Amino acid sequence: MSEDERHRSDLLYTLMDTYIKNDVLSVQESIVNHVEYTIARSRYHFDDFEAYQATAYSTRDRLIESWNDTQQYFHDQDPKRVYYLSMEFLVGRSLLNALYNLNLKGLYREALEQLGYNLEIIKERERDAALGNGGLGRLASCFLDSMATENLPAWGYGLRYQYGMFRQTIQDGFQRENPDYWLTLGNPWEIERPNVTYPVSFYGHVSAREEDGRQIFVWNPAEQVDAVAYDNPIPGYRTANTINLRLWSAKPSREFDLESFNSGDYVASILEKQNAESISSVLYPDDRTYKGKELRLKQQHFFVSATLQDILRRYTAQHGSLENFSDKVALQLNDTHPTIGIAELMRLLMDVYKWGWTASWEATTKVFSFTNHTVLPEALEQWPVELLQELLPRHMQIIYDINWRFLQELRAKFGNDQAREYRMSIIQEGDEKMVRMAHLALVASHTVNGVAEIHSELIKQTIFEDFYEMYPKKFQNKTNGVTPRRWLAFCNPPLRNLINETLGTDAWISRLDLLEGLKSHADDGEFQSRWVEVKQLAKAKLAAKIKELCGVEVSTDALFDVQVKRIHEYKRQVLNILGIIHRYDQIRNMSEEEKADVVPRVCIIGGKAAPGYELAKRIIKLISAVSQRVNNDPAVGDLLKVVFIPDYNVSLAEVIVPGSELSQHISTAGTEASGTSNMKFAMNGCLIIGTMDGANVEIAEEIGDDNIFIFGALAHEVPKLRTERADLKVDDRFAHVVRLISSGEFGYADFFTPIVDAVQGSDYYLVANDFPAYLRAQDAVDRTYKNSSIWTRMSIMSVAGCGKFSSDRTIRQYATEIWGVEPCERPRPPNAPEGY
Ligand code: GL9
Repeated sequence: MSEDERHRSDLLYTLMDTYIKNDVLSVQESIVNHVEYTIARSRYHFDDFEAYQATAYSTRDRLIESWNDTQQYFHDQDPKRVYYLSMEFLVGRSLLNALYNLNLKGLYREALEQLGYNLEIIKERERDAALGNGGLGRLASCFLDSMATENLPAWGYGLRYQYGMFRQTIQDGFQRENPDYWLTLGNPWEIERPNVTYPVSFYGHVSAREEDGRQIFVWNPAEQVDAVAYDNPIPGYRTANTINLRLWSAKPSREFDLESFNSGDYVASILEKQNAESISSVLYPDDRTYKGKELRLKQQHFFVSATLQDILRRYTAQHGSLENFSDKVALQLNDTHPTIGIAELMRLLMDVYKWGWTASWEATTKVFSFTNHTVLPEALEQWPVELLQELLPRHMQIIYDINWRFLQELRAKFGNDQAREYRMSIIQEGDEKMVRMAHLALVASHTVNGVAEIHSELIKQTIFEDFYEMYPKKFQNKTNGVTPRRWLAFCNPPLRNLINETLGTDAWISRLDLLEGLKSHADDGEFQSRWVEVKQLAKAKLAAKIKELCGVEVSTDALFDVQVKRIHEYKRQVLNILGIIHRYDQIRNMSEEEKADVVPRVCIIGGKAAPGYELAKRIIKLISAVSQRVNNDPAVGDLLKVVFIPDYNVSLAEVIVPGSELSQHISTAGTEASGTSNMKFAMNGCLIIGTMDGANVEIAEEIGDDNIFIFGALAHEVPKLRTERADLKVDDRFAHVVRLISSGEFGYADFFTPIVDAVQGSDYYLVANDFPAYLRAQDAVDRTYKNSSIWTRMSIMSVAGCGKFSSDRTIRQYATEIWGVEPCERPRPPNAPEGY
């Protein structure tokens, strides 16, 4: 080091004063400074929203310190890294999560209180970051939390949509979609990196030339946009590690197209360029059906191209070359959405880094692994060859080459079997040739996993049967999990405190297996009554929310029965509403004496329908119509209330989940890959009524069969039941409730006809078949609820048995069994302040 350099380094060290101080006064100073200098309001006068913003910026400062040092540490240690590629991250709110993870919640609460602000109130001013549709996107966010907490050298990569998941309003019982322009008032949690920008190309043509006796392909694109990085720090729980979620935003290219400005039409050229931003502007809200929309393919390529350029740049900057790249990097594909990245990595290695096919293919197949999230065939993404050819001509060429080699391999293994080739080819032949993205992912990935045991078995027997025969060793299971921080410790403080007190430690928050220690208290009467008190507190909060959002007064003495999830035929909200109609019809025909015996219920339903999914929208209207009728029938009173909660999202879930006593996970067996809210509910002492589907199967196994209400056909019975449907005798009660709908009892009889037809016709999802078993299970629920001690015991056993469903466990399994990455924990700085 030269004299000058030493001087500069000493100066920087003194100026930085090591770390920001974390005491009440320093936190207050920091908040007030942000009021004045970041958001430019007056420190003498700022409202709750401005207090939220300043608090968020102040928290962000602390995250940035930890982020910088963690990244530096990863750089110095140089471990193998994993990158989680996902088109969706359903983040929700960040403020409380960050404060809790940094262990600064109490300090900020106090600092704000002295300034005259209430943290619990101002945290409500944060808008949800809803960059995802549902379970798949929320899983990605839980995984980031766990990767940070488990100290993995990991980053998430995704898209920074300007419009997140649409906001649902209910008008006259119908769903309306409203744009979610969530960035309007700024986003304190992101750091724009205008200097981290990559060009992403589209369209054009491919030319070839000889170079050193080798054929080199050159893609001459016709359109180029820039991808700009936005970094979102993701703090781990009680660790000094903070990892990164890097989201890309599209901007007009700085360099491309300059000559077009000389064409004379300056304004038209600017407007043309402005279109670039549309690429990352909107999240597709179509839950697993993508109808070949060009913009979506553009989004996918934009996302993976920027991501891979960034990863390759980082690697070469540190290592001087791409040597050993595939030993030091793992890339996880969250569903098929980022699968075009396989062709993009091949292109970059061959055309830019000038590797040959063999070396490029070897590296590509070593880094990629792929998660499948559904067995529904309509979700398997396919792109018309014609579209791919036009948008990404070089990629299409590479995909053909991959397929040609794959088909050779197939022949070598199975001989000349045309039917098999036809089924397995990456290219689907037919009137319109299609590229099957799942096949590309299966061929190029070293591992493919399902998301619950039953699902991982099913994909081997159904959609991926041929591939399982060809590559049996590639197939794995990784049962989903959820972060116990957001979904228990932070969203349910009374339950957290009770558990802490009972176990004498809060270590369970990052070692969820320890909840098992609650089992020995399950029969303790005093503990049970405290458990009930905790649930009542959460129910009161939920009741207040229902009043606020639906205008309906509900009694907290009633059983709170909940089904919240995307509206989909396979999830069978229809089974739920038919059951509710049956209950309603029974109650209104009861004598007063009989009524005295009824367990009062509040039935809570919520969820969004994809804007183009007509039948799902009709189901929402049916639920609303039934609730109108039931809630206003004096013969029913408090014995039954039905509410549809509008705009179900992460923040609402944080209130709904703790306040629920029974939750419904009642998909036709074999259709729900895993489900993750089932885990969240069980973790909060809510009992489950469910089918033997997805993770319900493993939840039953963990908490014990007698602590869950299981009913309905089993997955292996479903195919046969479907063919026999027409000959089965329909249950009278079923016929009756369906008749009530079609006869206009709830109005809109014609509008509901497609729902009635669906369950009376082919009844693909076996609603009629499972109806009697469902009613029996609901009877068992009522009977059990009457015995508070048994019910409470089941509730305690649910929580005690939930250890497996922490996403920490899931992530550790991915790390060791798929990625081959190890923890890289940054040591706590020696004299770091509290919370560091
Ligand atoms: C889903 C499955 O349907 C769920 O069963 C599963 O729990 C999650 C996470 O693995 O993935 N697949 C899928 O496409 N969605 C899921 O929830 N849909 C949405 O995210 C809307």
